[in-house]
Amino acid sequence: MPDSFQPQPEHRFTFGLWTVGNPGGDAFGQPVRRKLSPVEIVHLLAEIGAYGVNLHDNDLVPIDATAAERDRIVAEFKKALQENGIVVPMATTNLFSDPVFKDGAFTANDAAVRAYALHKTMRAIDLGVELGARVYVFWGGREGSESDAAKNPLDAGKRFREAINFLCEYVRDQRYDLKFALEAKPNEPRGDIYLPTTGAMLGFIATLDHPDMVGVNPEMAHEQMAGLNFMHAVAQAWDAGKLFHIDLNDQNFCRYDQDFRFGSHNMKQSFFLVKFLEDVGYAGSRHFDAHAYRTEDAEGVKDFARGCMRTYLILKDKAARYNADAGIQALLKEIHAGDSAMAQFFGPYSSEKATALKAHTFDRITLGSRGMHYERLDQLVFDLLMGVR
Ligand code: GCO
Ligand code: MN
Ligand code: MN
Repeated sequence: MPDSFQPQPEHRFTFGLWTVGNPGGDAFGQPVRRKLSPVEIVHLLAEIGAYGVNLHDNDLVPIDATAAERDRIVAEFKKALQENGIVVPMATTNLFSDPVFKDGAFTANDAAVRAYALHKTMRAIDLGVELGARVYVFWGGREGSESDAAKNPLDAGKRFREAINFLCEYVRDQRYDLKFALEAKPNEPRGDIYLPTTGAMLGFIATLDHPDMVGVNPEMAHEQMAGLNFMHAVAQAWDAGKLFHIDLNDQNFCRYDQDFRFGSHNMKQSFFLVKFLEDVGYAGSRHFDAHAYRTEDAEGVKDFARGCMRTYLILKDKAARYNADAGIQALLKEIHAGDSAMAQFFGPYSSEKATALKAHTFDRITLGSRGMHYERLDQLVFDLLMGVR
């Protein structure tokens, strides 16, 4: 019996070819699942009710494919997309797997590698646009170092800036309708990756030639690897008008890159994230950049992918309940009860306002002794999430 948590196209749920296609190999062990072809993945995504598929250039076209092979592969893929009603909202470049990128791509010390990275990315942008992508992600997994003797972070920053500026000009030159989204990660696969957090990316974007074309693609697990509150990073990106895309997954804090099913580990953080996205009306893709546990077979991969979407929809329902919950809303009202008396002191500056504020007498002792009821509020959230409310 289908319940109300069935994915629909309007939910904008997407998966990367590399996510449901992940065969389960890790640094210590072999793959445990058969590698699915891109066409098989499109069928799988249609079967489970996803909206779209994202890809790196080489998830679809091997790095050494001839022009004729490329065209044949792309034509087959497009046919599968059309037949299955699956779209490609986002594309990106693999600038990390091939040995040529062992010292990074846009920040590599070897100028020929930096030039090759631009060459490869322009071709990959062409491919993404051909498939209909409107967002192009830059995740610089190898843009970092193990030893600061090897690379100067100022040089690296300058090189990265020049590369993004060059590629923005390329997109404008081609008249592509495409925005860039920069994805931060603190480490893995490099010892340290430059611009390690979403906040760092936001600061960097302001230094670009076309900052309007460039936003961020925050990833939940990446901020959690650094022990940060993901929703806060997303809120800052939203406030800056820069939330162009989002990578949803989960993991234990301060661990290796775990890429768990969305909501599988930090239920409460996932809830507040979904509530944030739904409350502000984020209209972009909800991209699950995660993969099934290594213990799973082909059926388990579907369980994983269905679980990501189902969890999102359950948390979306909980967010609506939170907003409609009389007890929670009454408590919030009580918390903000004194706000109207203070409204006169906020908003745009005026010297009259400053004078009045300086002259105002505050009952500091009473203010400091007020209980905020956050314990009660947070327990209500817990009760709501556990389904006892
Ligand atoms: C990772 C990253 C990648 C990127 C992807 C798209 O930790 O491996 O999250 O999955 O999101 O390369 O740019
Ligand atoms: Mn990741
Ligand atoms: Mn990611």
